[in-house]
Amino acid sequence: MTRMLVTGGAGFIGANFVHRTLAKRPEYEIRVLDALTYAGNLDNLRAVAGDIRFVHGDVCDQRLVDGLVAESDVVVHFAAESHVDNSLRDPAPFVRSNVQGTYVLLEAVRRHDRRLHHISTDEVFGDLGASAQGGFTERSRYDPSSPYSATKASADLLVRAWARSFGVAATLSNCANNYGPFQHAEKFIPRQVTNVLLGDRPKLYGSGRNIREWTHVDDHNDAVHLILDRGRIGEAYLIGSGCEVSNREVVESVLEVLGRPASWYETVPDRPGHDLRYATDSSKLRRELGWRPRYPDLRDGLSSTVNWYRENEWWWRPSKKEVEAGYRLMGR
Ligand code: NAD
Ligand code: TDX
Repeated sequence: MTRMLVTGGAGFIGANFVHRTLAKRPEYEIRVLDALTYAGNLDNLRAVAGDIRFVHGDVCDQRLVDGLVAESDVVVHFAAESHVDNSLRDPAPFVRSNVQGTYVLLEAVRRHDRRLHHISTDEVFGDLGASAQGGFTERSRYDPSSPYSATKASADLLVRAWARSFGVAATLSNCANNYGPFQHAEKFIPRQVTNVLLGDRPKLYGSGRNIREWTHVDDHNDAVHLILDRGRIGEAYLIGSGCEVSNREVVESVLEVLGRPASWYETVPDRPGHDLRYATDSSKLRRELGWRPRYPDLRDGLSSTVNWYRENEWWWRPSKKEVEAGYRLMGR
């Protein structure tokens, strides 16, 4: 029996991780700690509510975190403020949850000598030029552009330092852009899918030439399981499908899946500081741990994701109005 604490388990990737872990490892005893911010949603865990223990609380709450870590064998840390556009509007919760929250967790893990896996992003490396050869590697220089990525970079550095100086049994992973069910309507693919489902055009920032490496959430979470099982302590692993697509092409694919003309979108003012391109070199993960994406191409997972939003309007509809009101304030 392994007792696992999942922080941020009511959010997009964390909830998918809980579902996947229970399906693949029914012997695990899972506790979820989540503050249920605007991005956390208990409906994401509804199907497994009887199989987990849910704790409504903040990862910055030292006493609460200490107790939960003490009664766990392994901690997987997803909890974070995760949206770049929000961090441009108000960075404060990002510094608190992402930096302070990771610090509180690290101290608890250190006190109780527990195994930690920290979830991070390829955005900590800043952006790659459109023509740069290869992608980021585990040795690439940290060069974050947004308040979001700066706080994720800070958290990563804390994890690395706690592993090296205090011998904390931690690993970390930096994954490329995820997509799949339960992703909040504020994010790129869900925003465009739900727009089209409501009869509105997708909104493309700036030129639409920015490139992201789209990785299915199940592929991300399978990599996390491999790292938990066989990753080397103190090491970082990059995770990415290898499928680089421009934002314009993503929008065109969404329109195709939903039966609209490829040009049925509008452009809106660009995001300040908008990173041009992210791409990972995930050969370390593939070579050392044998990871292979089940969805090497965005098109492999896009239509089932679009269908999920089509079939689960009850899930995204309540947040959609507020999301779009926020974008209107930003002029996007
Ligand atoms: P999300 O915003 O959907 O979910 C985040 C969850 O964390 C929510 O349930 C929220 O309630 C919870 N949370 C936030 N602050 C908290 C706090 N102080 N205490 C407890 N819970 C708190 O985010 P996501 O897309 O699922 O991302 C999860 C993790 O993966 C983040 O660390 C993010 O940086 C990382 N990541 C995301 C992507 C992506 O494409 N979405 C890619 C790579 C890495
Ligand atoms: O309406 C939009 N139009 C648009 O063109 C939105 C919401 C986004 N975009 C662009 C901006 C990005 O180039 O699409 C791309 C993807 O945007 P987001 O979904 O906001 O993702 P990104 O900024 O790339 O960050 C994501 O991937 C890395 C996650 O939100 C992070 O949590 C993760 O770390």
